[in-house]
Amino acid sequence: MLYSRVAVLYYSPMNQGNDPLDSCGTCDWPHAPPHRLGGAGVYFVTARTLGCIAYFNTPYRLDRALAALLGLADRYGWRLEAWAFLSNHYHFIAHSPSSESGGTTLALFLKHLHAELTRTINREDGVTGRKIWHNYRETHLTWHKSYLARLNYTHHNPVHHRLVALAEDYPWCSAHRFAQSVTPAWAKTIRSFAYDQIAEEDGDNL
Ligand code: NI
Repeated sequence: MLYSRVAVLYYSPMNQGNDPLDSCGTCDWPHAPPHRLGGAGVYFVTARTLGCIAYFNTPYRLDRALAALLGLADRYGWRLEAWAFLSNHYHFIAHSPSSESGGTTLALFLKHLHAELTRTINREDGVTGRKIWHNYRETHLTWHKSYLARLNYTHHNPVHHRLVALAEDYPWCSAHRFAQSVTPAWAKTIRSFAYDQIAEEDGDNL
């Protein structure tokens, strides 16, 4: 299966050193302190189904899809920070393996994930050889404002798609875990990051 990929850097030298969050080292979220982002190999990924068909349209399918994402991320050494799995696409933020070429394993990781999910869905639907994934898009995050905006975007995605009123109520998103891991003040700070442009560039507008 072929995947088209677009790498986008959101690094802005004009903003370097002028970020009001540079001093926000008190975040109590142990998985991704923003000040550790430099060189950490953090990626934001969006993948969509072919034709935006809602193959993952039941809780059972979403349960297994998320389990596959989490399990294969672990197997390939990718540490997931945030995720939202929906009926026809998903988003996640993850740290690559720490080795110099760690980011290159993303293609293998996603190829494995998509192949596994394709097999499962096609078997259940009684079809063979059907391609269900259109593409994926990866963004290497080298500036923590980009990271924080995408963190808000990912966690708010079930609300953005009007599936729930409160993101924490959507079971296939890490918003609930995140809300339990950070202080209310930090959660409020994250929510203040606009993501309209990200959604538009990501093809996520309704
Ligand atoms: Ni989305």
